[in-house]
Amino acid sequence: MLTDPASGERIDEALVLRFAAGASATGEPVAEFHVHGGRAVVQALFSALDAVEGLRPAGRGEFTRRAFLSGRLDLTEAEGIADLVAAETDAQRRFALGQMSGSIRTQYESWRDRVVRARGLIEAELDFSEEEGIAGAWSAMAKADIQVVAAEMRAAMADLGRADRIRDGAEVVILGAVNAGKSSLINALARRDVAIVSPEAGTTRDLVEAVLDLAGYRVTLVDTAGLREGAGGVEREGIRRARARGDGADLVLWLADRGAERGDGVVAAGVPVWAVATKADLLDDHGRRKLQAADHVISTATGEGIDGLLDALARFLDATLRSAEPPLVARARHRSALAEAVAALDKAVVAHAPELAAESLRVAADRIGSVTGRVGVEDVLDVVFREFCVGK
Ligand SMILES: Nc1nc2c(ncn2[C@@H]2O[C@H](COP(=O)(O)OP(=O)(O)OP(=O)(O)O)[C@@H](O)[C@H]2O)c(=O)[nH]1
Ligand SMILES: [Mg+2]
Repeated sequence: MLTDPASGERIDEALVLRFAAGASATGEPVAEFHVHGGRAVVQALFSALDAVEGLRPAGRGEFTRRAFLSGRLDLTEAEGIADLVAAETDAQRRFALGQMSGSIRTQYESWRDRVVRARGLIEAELDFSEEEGIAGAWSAMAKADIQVVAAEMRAAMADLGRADRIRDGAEVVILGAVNAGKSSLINALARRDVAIVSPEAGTTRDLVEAVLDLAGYRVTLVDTAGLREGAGGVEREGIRRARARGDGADLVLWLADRGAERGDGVVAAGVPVWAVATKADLLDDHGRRKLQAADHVISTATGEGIDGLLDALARFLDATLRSAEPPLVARARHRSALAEAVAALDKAVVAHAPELAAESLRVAADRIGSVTGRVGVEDVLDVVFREFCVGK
């Protein structure tokens, strides 16, 4: 039974868990109150606790921050916790869990160790050449290893979009001529009325978005203004936005009313485009035979081809985003630290004097260390813990 120490009034029957120092997530002694969740109960408990001297409510992410400060986890693991709390899809959950259990930390620590070791070699050589009076050409071994580390980091950076797409979602943009059936398709895929459908050409003028969970991946579908020549004013702006969005898409669905076109040249090179023939219910056999080149033939009126399209989208996402390796660049913070570290490593490789090489390696090791929070943490702490909610 919990009672208010000041008034002696009963608050609730509760479960109270005590963690001794070292046994809690933060490493500190902790008491947890598990109460019946009613607002009045929580309110009464809070006011009783408020009256206890030295107690105050925790700030955002304060528990995780304390766990970090006591060395229980590194910054990338803390970021993994923030991601796990925010995870909505299976892919986000898997990614966050990997990060939380140290997939990123292990790699960055290994890179840092190798850079520190190379620097050690160079410094040893420096001491040695001073004693011996030989001008040191610095260790070929250290140089080779630095180049390997730099190459591994570059490869990790090339993968940088994957983490963003797992977290923020991949983008699939629906493009096509007016009345092709774009808004009908987004409604069919999202299974709700997201966009207005009408026989009027040029119905959609702005971008309309729907977020889906497809095979565990978060996907943003974007319906757009139909492309046509001679559109004026608002519609022209809508078309400009449609094309711009298509340029940045992970995939474009190019819809054509009973046609198999691919909208050649409409979106930036490199963006995959699927040709989707719409309104199949209006086709006879002869008409269907002309659509051999289409990737998908659909009808939102009968539902034909919609499940097939969803399956294909799920396979596409899986092929693009799933890999045995977890992404190593999970955030902009990691990206910029890696870029600086690679630049410093490159500088070390071409340095003529061993002293200069050693200094560049020190910079590189610091930048790598900043990702896990080994080095220069003060300035990044607020950035990392700002995204937490209270109670974590
Ligand atoms: N028979 C049939 N009609 C369809 C199908 N899909 C869409 N339509 C009709 O085609 C017309 C245009 O559909 P929308 O989905 O508004 O087309 P849109 O591409 O979004 O058009 P804009 O926004 O004007 O560019 C509407 O009258 C729809 O009812 C279909 O699969 N079969
Ligand atoms: Mg439309």
